[in-house]
Amino acid sequence: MPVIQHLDALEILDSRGRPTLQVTCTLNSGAVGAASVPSGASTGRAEAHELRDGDPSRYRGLGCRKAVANVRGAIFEALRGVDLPAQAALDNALIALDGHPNKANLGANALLGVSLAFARACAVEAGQPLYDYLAGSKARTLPRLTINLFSGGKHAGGQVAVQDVLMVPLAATIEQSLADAFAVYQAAADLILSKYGMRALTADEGGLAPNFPDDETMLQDAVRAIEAAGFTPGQEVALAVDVASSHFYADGVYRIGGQVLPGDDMIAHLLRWSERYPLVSIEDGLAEEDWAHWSALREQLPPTTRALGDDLLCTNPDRIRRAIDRNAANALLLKVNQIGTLTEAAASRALAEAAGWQVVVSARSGETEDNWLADLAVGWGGDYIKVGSITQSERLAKYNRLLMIERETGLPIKG
Ligand code: 2PG
Ligand code: MG
Repeated sequence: MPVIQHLDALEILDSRGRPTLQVTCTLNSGAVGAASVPSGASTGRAEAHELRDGDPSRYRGLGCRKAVANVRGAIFEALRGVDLPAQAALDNALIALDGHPNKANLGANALLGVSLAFARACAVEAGQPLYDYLAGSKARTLPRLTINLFSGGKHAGGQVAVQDVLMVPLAATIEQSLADAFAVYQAAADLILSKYGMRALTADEGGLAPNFPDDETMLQDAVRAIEAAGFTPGQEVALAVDVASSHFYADGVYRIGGQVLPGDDMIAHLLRWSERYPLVSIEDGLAEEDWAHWSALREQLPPTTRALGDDLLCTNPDRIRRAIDRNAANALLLKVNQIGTLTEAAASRALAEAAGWQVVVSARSGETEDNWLADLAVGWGGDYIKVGSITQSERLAKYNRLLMIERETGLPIKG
């Protein structure tokens, strides 16, 4: 039975150069696992608390020394030598130790680092790849890729309201999906150079971020790039969009592209997009507290376009239950650091699956070179994985891990 012999933590830097944590867990058997914690920029209000030092003279208050000290101190002292028969035993002990509904005492970042490092160590102890350990048996499928192509919103300085336009290669393998994504990305970079007369700046997740005149142009340019790469939109490469609309919603209206839209008009706007573009999902098409309009959108979207909840749900079982009851969404964006432990995230996933929803396992805009997300998406049978662009090593660590898992297992892409 796994027993923690040692826990250590180190403040490291993420892909934005901001501090985060890497936690190392050593079990009595000698098995060791380490894992790093990601961090969002366009966060939902219901997310678990990310503990930052708040000292403005160091990393503008973003330091993680307190979270590091909590792992090395309070958490290690409480867990050392305790029998932990399963991941849930560890995670429930962490939740109890923190004692705050939002994990504001020890910090969700500290808890998640321990939760993930323990899982890695247990997989080592069991002699299993992490994806099989997380599956609880044998992983059965690989997730389909959704890859950031164009960025706006909080990931790109807000030149347009919409946060992400993603390409969704429909190829049969991860290997071919990445090759197709490369072709579209390069075609998009060429298009932007000729159309906007500039080398596009890249955003937080490596997406191209030129000065689009308006949001819909992002989608039009994405379709043009797919065609320029020699593919048929919707046949070989589809699209997805993360509208992240909580971030331009206030006083009951959406301010997008110079327009001020009440909820019903915002829905009409999104429905037009779902008719014109091959969208497999619309993420956060509406704001996180605009529940009534979410239900109306979900009802009116065609079955081929999922209403995907990120800020709406925050990987939180209570919010997911509410969304199921109100028929407000039919896909979950799953980010484990929104809730803080693997066990709670697993409960969120189970709820979503039982309701017939799809699950999109997602990275954060602030990532590290750790690749556990790929194993998680495979182990938990995610329908899709959302990692960001196919540039920047913190993103490629996950794609490259998927390539390795594909070769190791020969598993098919789900669906
Ligand atoms: C999102 C994520 C990833 P962030 O909104 O879906 O793209 O962004 O990590 O900034 O919340
Ligand atoms: Mg999102």
